[in-house]
Amino acid sequence: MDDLNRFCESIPKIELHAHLNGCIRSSTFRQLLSSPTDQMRLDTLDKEFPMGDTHSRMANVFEKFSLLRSCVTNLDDIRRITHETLEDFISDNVIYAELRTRPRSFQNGAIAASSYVETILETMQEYEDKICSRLVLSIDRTQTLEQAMETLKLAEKYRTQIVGLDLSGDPNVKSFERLRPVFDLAKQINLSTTIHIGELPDEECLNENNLIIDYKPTRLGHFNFRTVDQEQRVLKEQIPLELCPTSNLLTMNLSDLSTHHFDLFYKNKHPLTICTDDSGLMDCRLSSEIFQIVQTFRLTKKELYEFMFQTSNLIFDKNMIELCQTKLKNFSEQSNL
Ligand code: 6MZ
Repeated sequence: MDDLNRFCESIPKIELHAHLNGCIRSSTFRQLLSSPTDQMRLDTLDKEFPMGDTHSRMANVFEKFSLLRSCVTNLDDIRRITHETLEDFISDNVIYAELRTRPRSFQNGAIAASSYVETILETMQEYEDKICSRLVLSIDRTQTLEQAMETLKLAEKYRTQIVGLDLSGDPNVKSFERLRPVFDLAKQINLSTTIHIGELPDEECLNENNLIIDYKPTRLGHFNFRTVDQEQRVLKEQIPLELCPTSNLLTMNLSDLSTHHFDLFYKNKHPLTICTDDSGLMDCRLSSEIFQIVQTFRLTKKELYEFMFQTSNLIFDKNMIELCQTKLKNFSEQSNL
């Protein structure tokens, strides 16, 4: 077991679904929360979390996100979060990471959203020799079409380092239909897209799944809840899935991964990637997410290597595929796989 765990730690890894602010270290989160009332609120949320059902746990996580948003108030904060996130991924042998974030302005617009994006890009650049990181811009489900359009414009402006557009945020808000024009434009300019789909178990969520599958984004996030027909369509159309074990256990209200949909899609040789989602808030690492999957579904080391190799084909920055594959091949030779 220890040997397999070590193998999961040492294999070069690819992270394709990580929300930048969700990666914040818990110690940093507490430091940034300046008021005692906010700190007490965080304590209460931490205490209440294990007791809730799926919907109340999700509400709990989203209240933490808004608390987090209120305490990240300037460019130094976001520089620090980016820096620590990259350090944490490097220490876990992540070689390529796509971080996603919703651009925001500070101080009532005095610091523009473009400065927020530039600060993250500059920090990523500083680490380029240790980890290849790329940015995906997130549109939040609550945003207006105009705000979403601004995000698309930012993505166009920094096209070399920004490799895609994401739709995320509270899954109770169904807004893909309203925001679809922005995603259509993204397709027109060949910008890759990834959309959160089927995170919660309700009828509205299932209805929205159809619209998202019709659009056919480059990748889909989660896909926890789906009809048989939706499952068949995603399989047939080979739309890659980003699976996040710890986060999925939370939204699916499961105590272990034995019934997780990884099994079904893996057996069908579907394009898949395993990711962390919010490594800080959910207290997880990519290597342990992978280890849980490998252990539950009894993958061999060789199978894990092959799995990671197919994941490299799913990265948005196609120029980096070869580099990732070379690093994986070198690892395989050294490990005598
Ligand atoms: C949907 C999520 C999420 O953008 O401020 N986010 N959206 N489902 C999830 N599953 C648990 N986890 C995180 O990162 C934090 C934001 O990412 C989205 C939420 O909108 C959250 O506020 P950024 O860097």
